[in-house]
Amino acid sequence: TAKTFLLLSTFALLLNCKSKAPEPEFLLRTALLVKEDHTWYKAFAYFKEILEERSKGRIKMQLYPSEQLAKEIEALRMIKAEVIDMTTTGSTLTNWFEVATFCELPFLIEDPSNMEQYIDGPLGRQIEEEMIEKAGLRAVAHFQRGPRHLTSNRPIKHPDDLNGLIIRVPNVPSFVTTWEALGAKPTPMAFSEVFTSLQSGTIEAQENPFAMINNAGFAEVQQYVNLTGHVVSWVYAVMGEKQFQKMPPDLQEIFLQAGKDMQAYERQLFMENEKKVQDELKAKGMEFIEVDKKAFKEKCEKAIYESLSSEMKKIYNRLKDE
Ligand code: CS2
Repeated sequence: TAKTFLLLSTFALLLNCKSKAPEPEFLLRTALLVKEDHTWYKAFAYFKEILEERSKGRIKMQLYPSEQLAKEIEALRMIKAEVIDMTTTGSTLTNWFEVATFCELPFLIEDPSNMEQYIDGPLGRQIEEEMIEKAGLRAVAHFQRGPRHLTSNRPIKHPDDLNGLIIRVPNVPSFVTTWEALGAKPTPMAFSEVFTSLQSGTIEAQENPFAMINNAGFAEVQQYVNLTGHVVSWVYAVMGEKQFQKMPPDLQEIFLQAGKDMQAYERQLFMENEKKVQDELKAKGMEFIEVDKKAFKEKCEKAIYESLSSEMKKIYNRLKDE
């Protein structure tokens, strides 16, 4: 009868839908700061691919580049509130717990090849523990970054050349301390606002690693890369801890393993990319300026140390001796 037919076809339709697109059990929304051609985005695209495949569609990811979904600070709040699930972050977490400052403390780590020793050692462990406790975030991978350099429209070879230069810094207290001590005017601002602020002249300078300078298109609005190399740092790919705890153990395992694989993948991309981006910046007309690094370091070191709590001073001294 017609009724049976209708019933059967509805059933078939339902079955069909089900086999085609199973509803994911977990939809992970990720806010990224960088654009699609940065190694962090590419790493996350890889993470998404392996995660969806290995979980057989039980986990799905959505990636939003260029702070489209949220600026870094907002993303951290939204993850905690379980509105979104993942992002990349590092020293900005100092706003939640102080030891995060060491992810990006100016003139502390000078040789990037030493970085892993900090990340995998007692410092990294403390950061990861406090990240869970105080910010509700779980580190699932860490990404290396090249040293941060200052970009500007006049060459800066020595701190004396700064002379009140208005420089954008991320929302990280130690960056404000550093650039104030050096004689500039630091202005904390979200990353996605930097390009237009440089263009309009609200700010005159910014500082970031080569890959980020290139990715954000700063060559269009900045002429010089002053090779200050003032920060050697890393960031974490993070997941909301509450969201992570809601996953069953089998998915947690897949998730953490995929995180490790993403880290190795990014590492490879980073190594291949670091030289290439410098050539690209030069090809876009940026001029690289050698600076008196020692003068920079000496002018701000004391102020940085003094801004730390007594507990952090102990860690600082321990790291210096290592
Ligand atoms: C970025 C950030 O905003 C920026 O300039 O380079 O990744 C910055 O390093 C962070 O705020 C880290 O938490």
